[in-house]
Amino acid sequence: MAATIKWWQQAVVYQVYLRSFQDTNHDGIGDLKGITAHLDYLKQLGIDVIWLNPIYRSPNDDNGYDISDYQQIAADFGTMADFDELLQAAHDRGLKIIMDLVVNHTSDEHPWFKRSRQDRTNQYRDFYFWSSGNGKKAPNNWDAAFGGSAWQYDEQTQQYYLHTFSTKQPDLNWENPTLRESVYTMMTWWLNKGVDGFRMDVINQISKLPGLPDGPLKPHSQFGDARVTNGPRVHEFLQEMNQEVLSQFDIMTVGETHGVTPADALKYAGADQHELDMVFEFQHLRLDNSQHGLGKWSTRKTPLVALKKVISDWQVGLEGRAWNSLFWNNHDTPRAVSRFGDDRPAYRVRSAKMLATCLHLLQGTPYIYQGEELGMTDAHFTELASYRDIESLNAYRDLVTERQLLSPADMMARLAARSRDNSRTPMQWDTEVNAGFSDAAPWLTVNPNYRQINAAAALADPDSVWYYYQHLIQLRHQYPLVTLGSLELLWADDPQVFLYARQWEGRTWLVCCNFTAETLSRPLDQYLTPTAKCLISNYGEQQPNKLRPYEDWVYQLA
Ligand code: TEU
Ligand code: CA
Repeated sequence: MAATIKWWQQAVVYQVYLRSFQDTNHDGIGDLKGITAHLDYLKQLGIDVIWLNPIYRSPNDDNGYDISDYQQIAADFGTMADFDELLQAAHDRGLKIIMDLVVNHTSDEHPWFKRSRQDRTNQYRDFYFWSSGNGKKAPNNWDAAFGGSAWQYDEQTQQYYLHTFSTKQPDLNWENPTLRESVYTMMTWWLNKGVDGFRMDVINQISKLPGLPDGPLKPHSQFGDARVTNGPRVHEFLQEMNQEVLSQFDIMTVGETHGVTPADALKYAGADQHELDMVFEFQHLRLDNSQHGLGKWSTRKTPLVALKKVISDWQVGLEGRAWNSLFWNNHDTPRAVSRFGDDRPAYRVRSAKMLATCLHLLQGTPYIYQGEELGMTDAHFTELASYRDIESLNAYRDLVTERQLLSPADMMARLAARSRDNSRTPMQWDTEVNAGFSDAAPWLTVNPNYRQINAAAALADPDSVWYYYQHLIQLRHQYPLVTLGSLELLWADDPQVFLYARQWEGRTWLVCCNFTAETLSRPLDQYLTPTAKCLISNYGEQQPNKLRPYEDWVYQLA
């Protein structure tokens, strides 16, 4: 790793899904003033950077990922003055803020698209992808991530437009240099306001294959794959973005890049590539996918051996050449403790701490998703009417109502396990009405376990998940080994224990995590010599050669 550590290499990022964080104006929707009100909570936790999901004007077809004005704050969330106040208050506390950059697509209510669809010859026409298709047939067989064809026929000019997400999210045509310049101008405007970087939404999808050819048919589907990732010009575009914008500021960038490998990441986030600082890869979040072509709609558990291999491949694959992002969950996934740990009351706290240890002692920049520091759990909704997410509702309609591939009960179990709404239930602050999130009806149901799981209880309990996260963050800030050390995976084939070593300048840390509810016997005394020093653990004294349910510990061996 380069001699000088970049600030974002020692940083811990906290993701705020604003809509569900804190309501301050009694409309049941989180807002910018709600974040400002909790900056001291975040500072006390020890995080360095806040990643804000989109806060821009939007019709909310996809909860803000359909932007109709990149330089206006969504009315639901407050005003630009509220944002300026938040940014200043964060900076006053030494906290940074990165924004969510969504430039693979806009809303169909964006002025660019409204002009583009007016006629076939205006200057905005090829800000987007338009095609006559083949009569009634769409121009190609791509499907949209939220169901149906990726092409929508538009009567006004009698052509189809491409939307790889919802019909209200038309894809931007990055082949058009004027479009690219318009994006760079907008980015520069936010950076000149003082924001500290960007998380870039599906950024490896901005370069489409020339001619937009059919994709290979997907199982159970008449569609081919629209997720054209890592297209032919993606690196050219990102290097241009870096040269025109990013390189002129001391900022942090992370690209959301579904479908990349460690080798791809060396291009997107290589220290010498002049593109991005790091990427979100999702290989570790696909290991529990359906094995019958239903993608994420599955109730399977993640096999630990496969998980360890993916994580180790990324750690070793990027070491010294690029930088990892580290995360168990975000606003698109189930919650970590329910998916990878055990959210039954007897095991929730221990397994939440164990997952935190496993992730935060790896090399890379860790991302904490709001509520993860409390051990918040999935929603466990039992009624379809409880769901709000377009992806979940469209999937139910597609797989149950339209194609009868799944029974209602089966799909409800899969929604409960994988819906994005699991991570979007309101932040649980205290035992007041609606968990202190809002005194109005929240836009999404509050998890009823807020009476036991909430920030106020956590701050009052020295043994809470919250203080455990605070301790892990302190270790990262205090010991360069966490940032700079190499990683060696041990016991790679052990299906129950995740054991790895971190080494740096002759110092070795051993990280041990029991991923099961069982008490295990393992020959650990070979490592835990009398001079070994325990740095953190989720139980008290270790028992020789024993690992209790979800037990974790970190020892400094030398
Ligand atoms: O997500 C990209 C994406 O592919 C997701 O739709 C993901 O595949 C899915 O949620 C897995 O269940 C980004 C944003 O994070 C997501 O919230 C947006 O819906 C999407 O892009 C479109 O902007
Ligand atoms: Ca509000």
